[in-house]
Formats: sequence, C-alpha cells, structure tokens
Amino acid sequence: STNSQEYDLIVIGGGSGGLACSNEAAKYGKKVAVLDYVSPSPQGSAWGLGGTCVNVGCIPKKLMHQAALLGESIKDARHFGWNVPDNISLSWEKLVPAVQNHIKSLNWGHRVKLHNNKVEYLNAKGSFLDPHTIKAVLQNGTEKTLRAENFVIAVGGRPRFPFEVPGAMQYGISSDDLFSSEKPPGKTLVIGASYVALECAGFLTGLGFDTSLMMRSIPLRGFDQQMSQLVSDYMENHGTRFLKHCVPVRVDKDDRGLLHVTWKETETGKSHQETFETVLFAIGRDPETSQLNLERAGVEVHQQTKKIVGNNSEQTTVPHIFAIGDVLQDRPELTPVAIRAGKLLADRLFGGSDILMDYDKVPTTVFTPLEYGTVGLSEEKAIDMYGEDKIEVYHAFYIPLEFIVPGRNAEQCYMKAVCLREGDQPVVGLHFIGPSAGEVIQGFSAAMRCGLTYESLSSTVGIHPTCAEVVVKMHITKRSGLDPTVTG
Ligand code: FAD
Ligand code: NA7
Repeated sequence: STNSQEYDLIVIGGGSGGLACSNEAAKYGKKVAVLDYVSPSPQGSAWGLGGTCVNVGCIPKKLMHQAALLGESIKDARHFGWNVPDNISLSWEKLVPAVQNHIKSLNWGHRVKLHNNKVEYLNAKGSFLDPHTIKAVLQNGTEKTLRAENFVIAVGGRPRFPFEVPGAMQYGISSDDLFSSEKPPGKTLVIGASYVALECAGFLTGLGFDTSLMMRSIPLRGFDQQMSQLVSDYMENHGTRFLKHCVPVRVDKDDRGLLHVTWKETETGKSHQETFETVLFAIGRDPETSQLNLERAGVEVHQQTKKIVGNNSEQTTVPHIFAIGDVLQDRPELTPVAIRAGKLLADRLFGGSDILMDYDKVPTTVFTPLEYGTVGLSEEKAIDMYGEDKIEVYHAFYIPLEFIVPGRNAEQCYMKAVCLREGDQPVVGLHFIGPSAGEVIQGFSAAMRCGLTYESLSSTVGIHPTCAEVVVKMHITKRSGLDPTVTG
C-alpha cells in the first residue's frame, strides 16, 4: 500500500532477544523497528517493554529468591551473635513495590536505549500479511502496514494452563501474575515440576507462606536427575510440602474467594480436596506463534510445540525471516542465549560477520532455596552419548562453612564432574548444588569452553575457604564406591 513504511529490519517482540538484535542492527546504521506488545494474562496482568526476563521472569524471580534467602540469613544471624527479635515476618506489601520499581526502571532504560540507538519502537502487536509485510496494531487500535527486507521473530512464550482442568485458567494464576500481585499469596498450591515451579514454591516457602507443590512425575525433567532429586529433597526438608504423583482435577472458588482444589493420585486414582488461597500453574510455556499469521509468510512451525523451526543461523523456512530466543525450537530457553543469538544475527545480517550462535555448553542455574548450577551434559546424557564405561564421575558431598555455625542441614550439598575416561579426561558436565551456585558455575563454564579436563581442574589451586574450592578438589570417583563426603 502507499502509506506503508520500508525498513531494513523489523523485529517482532521486544524481549531479551528482540531488543539485543534491534539495538545491534541499528549500530550498523540500518533502519530498524521493533514491535512489542503484551497480551494481558487471563488474570489481567500486563507490563512494559523488555519481555519475560525483565517483567515476569529472571529479574523478579531472583529478587524474590533473594528476599527468601535474607529470611534464612536473619535466622542464621542469631547463631552468629546478632540479637534478632523472635517474631520477624515479611511484608509482601513492601516487597512487591520494591521489585516492581526496579522493573519500571528497567522498562524505562530499554526505551531510552532504543531511542538513543535510533531504533523505532512501536507498542504494537505484529502479524504477517505477506512474506515482506506486517500489520502492526497499536495500543489504541490504529493499524499500520510496515514492510521490511528482513524480519526477526522474537515473541517468546507464555505460561500454559491445563485446558482439561475446569477452573484452572479461570481461578489459577501463573508466573505472569505472581510477581505483581498486590495481595499476599497466602496458602499456595504450585502445580508443575519445571524450574519455574520449584523456584516459585521455594521462595514462597522461604517468605513464610504455607506452600505445597504438586508434581505428576519427576522434578526438573531435562536436568540431571540425581541433582534434581537432591534439590527437591532439600526443599521438602525445608518446609515445602510435596504432593507427588498427583494431578489436578478441578478448581472451584467459593463465595469467600477461597479455592477448592480437587486432585487425584495417578497411581491409585485416590481423590483429594483441599482449600488454598492461591493456585499457581507452572506446567510449561507455549510459544506466542498462534497470532502471527505465519502461514501468510510461509514460516513453518514444529507440529507439536508450535515453536519456529530454524537452522543453525536462526533462519526459518523463509530465507529473510529469522527467529531467536524462546520461540525457537530445540534451543535452551534462557535470556543470555536469546541476547547472544540476537546480537550475532544482527552482526551477520548487517556487519559481514559469519559467527554463528553456539548453543553448546550453555550454563544455567536453578534458583531453588538450595541453588543448582550446571554446565554441559547431565550424567544420564553423557552415559547415553558415550557409554557408561567411557565416563568417570568425580563427586563430593560437602558442608559449606557458612552452614556449620548455624547448624544448617547440608545433606544435599553435593557436586560432581562428569568426565570422559580417555586421556586428560575432558570434563563434559559440571554440576554444583550449594550457595551462590550461579556465581560458582559461571567461571567454570568459561573453563569448559577452553576445553577443561579433569587434569587441569584438579591442578587448579583452590580459594580457601569457599564452596567452589571443593570443585577443584574432587577426587572420589563414583565407580570406586568410596564415600564422597568431604571431611575437615
Ligand atoms: P521474551 O523475553 O518473552 O520477549 C518476547 C516479547 O514479545 C514479549 O514482550 C511479548 O509480549 C512480545 N510479543 C509476543 N507476541 C508479539 C506480537 N505478535 N507482536 C509484538 N510483540 C509480541 N532465564 C534466565 O536466563 N535466567 C533465569 O533466571 C530465568 N528465570 C526465569 C523465570 C521465570 C518465571 C520465567 C518465566 C522465565 C525465566 N527465564 C530465565 C527465561 C527467560 O525469561 C527467557 O528465556 C527470555 O526472556 C526469552 O527471551 P525472548 O526474547 O525469546 O522472549
Ligand atoms: P518444562 O520443562 O516443559 O516442564 C513442564 C513441567 O510441568 C514438568 O514438570 C511437567 O511434568 C509439568 N506438567 C506439564 N503438563 C502438566 C499437567 N497438565 N499437569 C501437571 N503437570 C504438568 O517447563 P518450562 O517450560 O518451564 O521449561 C522450559 C525449558 O526451560 C526446559 O526445556 C528446561 O530445559 C528449561 P512432566 O515432567 O511432563 O511429568
């Protein structure tokens, strides 16, 4: 049409990946527009620019985790001589605005950055009209038609609700609602065993709410199962109630606003009912591809997941349309992954680069009450790939020094290095459960990219007294059957 505008690049989705990509592209002097629009959650929550991580993901999650850890520290402090009053309690009404204020400053920061980089920002929902044209529906309902040489789809995903469970979507909430909820959650049921479920149940417990977690099978599918078990065991010992092998059947709301949840045990079929103030679903996320009119552009999605299928340069089935971040099939759903992929893509499109995103050895941390940091392969996966007789696992149970004086339970403080048995024993997977797991694993992940071997790991001098030093001192193999408990 005659009033349509032309761009070098249009990015749909202003989250971690989309913002990184549009800012980088604009640095090459390209004409770039980024569209970001937040569809309100079923409960009506919506937010500003920056996507999941900033508004309803990593940032508020980590802050609430920190609030929970502080509660623990206050209790520990008594053992270190601090005179702490007996009746300490959390004010949710103070926590939420503190978290939301930081988010608003990040929303603003992203707007300013786009402006400074001369990226055009439209608070608009995008969908394809044809392979080179999109329709942008602005907040006030006005429509615009925009054309571009290249497109990047970075629309991320949203929490899933179980449609087969009556009342779930109507009365339940998700992580999209929790961090901005004005009302304290009170007695809460978390449903699911994804990292989001465990993290939320963990900090809610730590903040002093009566919290139950319902899981139908295993905790943290996709992660190393020995580590996942330890992480959930710690939570169970730490006040989170686990309803194992159970699935929700229905959620009803009474006239006082309380939620009556009916669930059943999967093995016996036995039915249960109990009342909660909040029911939080964290049973996985669906990509936001259904509203994009991808058929009109010819972009293919994965049959089951509806995520976008991309090649190793994030190119979709249409050569000038790319996809990055959570919306991309078979890639880790993590903010730094989306950011890196977006930046490298812009460098290839406009900066003559040929550097591809490397999705291998991406480190991550689960911020449960006892944190779990990991990089590389799980033990199961390593055995799968190489065979049990080709793998050596070094491991250790240890007690963090900071746990000793307050007499904290350290039963689940554990780590292991999954190595190949050949030569210098390359480390293919590193797993750490303990305080500041993310801080510990970040450095070792750099070492792994440099080809870390068991030999170089164990010839590294430790930093005393730390938990991370145990990583370089591991010497007991699983195969030996010897006790891996670190003493003294
Ligand atoms: P998003 O950040 O989701 O951004 C997509 C944007 O596109 C959104 O703003 C969306 O509203 C918008 N959009 C969708 N459709 C359209 C459309 N048609 N038109 C215009 N705009 C549209 N990752 C970590 O690395 N560390 C963590 O600790 C961590 N914690 C998490 C905790 C929680 C509770 C959750 C839910 C996620 C967490 N993640 C974490 C994952 C991380 O948030 C995501 O991997 C990351 O945000 C993905 O970035 P993205 O750019 O792909 O999509
Ligand atoms: P995942 O990893 O897809 O996990 C979803 C979780 O929710 C998992 O524990 C599922 O149990 C559980 N689930 C799924 N459907 C249901 C229903 N209907 N009822 C009860 N429980 C259910 O979640 P995310 O999307 O949060 O994680 C995405 C990625 O991040 C993932 O690839 C990780 O590597 C990191 P199940 O195990 O299927 O029995």
